[in-house]
Amino acid sequence: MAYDNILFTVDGGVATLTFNRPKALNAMNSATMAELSDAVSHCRKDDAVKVLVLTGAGEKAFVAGADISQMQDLRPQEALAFMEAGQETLRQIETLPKPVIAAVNGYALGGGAEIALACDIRFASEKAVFGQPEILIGLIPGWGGTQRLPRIIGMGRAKELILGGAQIDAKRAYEIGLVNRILPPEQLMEETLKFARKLAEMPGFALKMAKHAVNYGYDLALDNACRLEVECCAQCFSTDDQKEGMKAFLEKRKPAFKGK
Ligand code: DAK
Repeated sequence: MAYDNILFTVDGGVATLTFNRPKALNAMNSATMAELSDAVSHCRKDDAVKVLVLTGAGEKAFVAGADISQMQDLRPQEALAFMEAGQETLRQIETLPKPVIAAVNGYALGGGAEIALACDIRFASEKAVFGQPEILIGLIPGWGGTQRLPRIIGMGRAKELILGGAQIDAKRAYEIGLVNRILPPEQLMEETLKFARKLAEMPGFALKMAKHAVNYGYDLALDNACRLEVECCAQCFSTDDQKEGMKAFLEKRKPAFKGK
């Protein structure tokens, strides 16, 4: 699929997907959502992709939300289709068996914040702004915000943002655990890619199992969740990388993982 609304590159195991409609602050219309979905599917299938990084083009925005101009006249049935496409795509990101990092370079509002929430890790520029302002235009979050935000920052803080519609800066986002790191704008991509490359060198199957255990264990009762963890951990013993990792440790050398 040729892309008109995103840029997509793969380099050294790291795929970088840049939302690229800077004049509309990278607002998500259905064409962009379809391209995002296609690129994430590609990342799932392509063994050369070990880690995915999402960011926004331009200086101002990661993604300033779902495209309001496209949404304003939707009938309920069309709104449902738009919402389902978004939900499915964000679930694709969340369940991608590879780490996904959001490099939030500016506004991450509404659907933009929800895309960041579906990622495993969020790095933010000092200029980043987060919020769920849907209430201010007569909506509620439709791409998982009401569910993922409380899981990440807690129920009370999530309700404050979702019901109040306020925007918060990167410092506040860091304080409440919404972002993992804050970086000067000019260092955001460099530091994100440095971290992504580090992950790309990790044993891929173990990364996949770690993400799986955290994601799928989270909503289980502790007994069942720990059982899931044990099974995921035991499966790592079927890989060459586990053998190599332990052998290298005992031989006091750096492991050479092959992703097998
Ligand atoms: N949609 C469409 N265009 C947008 C946009 C958006 N979300 N955000 C910005 N733009 C466009 C502006 O219209 C403007 O276009 P032109 O007038 O130049 O043609 C251009 O980007 C620059 O924006 P501003 O001139 O407004 O720039 P400022 O620096 O003054 O302000 C801002 C930046 C981010 C504070 C402001 O643009 C803003 O408030 N934007 C809207 C933010 C927002 O409310 N985002 C949440 C959208 S609602 C569902 C599916 C999904 C969702 C819900 C339900 N189902 C179908 C049920 C999700 C909803 C949302 O995400």
